Amino acid sequence: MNKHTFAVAGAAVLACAALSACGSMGMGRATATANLAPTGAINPNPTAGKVTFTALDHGVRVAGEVRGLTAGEHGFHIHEKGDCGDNANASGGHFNPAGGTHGKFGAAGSHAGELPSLVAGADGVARFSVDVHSISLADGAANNVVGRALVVHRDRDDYTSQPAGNSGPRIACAVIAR
Ligand SMILES: [Cu+2]
Ligand SMILES: [Zn+2]
Repeated sequence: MNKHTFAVAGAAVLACAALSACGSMGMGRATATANLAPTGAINPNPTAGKVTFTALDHGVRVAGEVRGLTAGEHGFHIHEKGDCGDNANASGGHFNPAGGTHGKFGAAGSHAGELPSLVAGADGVARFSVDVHSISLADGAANNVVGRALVVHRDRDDYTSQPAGNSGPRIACAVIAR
């Protein structure tokens, strides 16, 4: 380590101690990724994407891009089981460690696994970055999403129908992995 890198590292450690916020400063903060692959639920199916999960002091930032979509809204959720088999039906229902009911992202009492719906433009691409306070990346936490599935649906989520918003077939799926 040369003098310069030592000075930079030292400054980061001091700032970290001063703010008690090392987790938000890029030092040891947890991350995970989900590489969305098309299922056989529709044919042809060009849906694919990449999503990153970054631990915040409270919650997780979920950001990325999904392409190959039809224009408009598509249901988007974290599902309970990390299994994309059987056209992602093996991923089970929405991640729901607190015993909620299906609803809109951020609504009181909704599933922890609700995410804002994807909105694709005419180019078929949806880009997003959202801070999700209902989930974590912490080992042993009841709301840890590592090892669970991220699922894109063909249709829009009505945020009302139980148990999953009537958003149709599961067209892309990934297991969230470190
Ligand atoms: Cu879903
Ligand atoms: Zn739900």
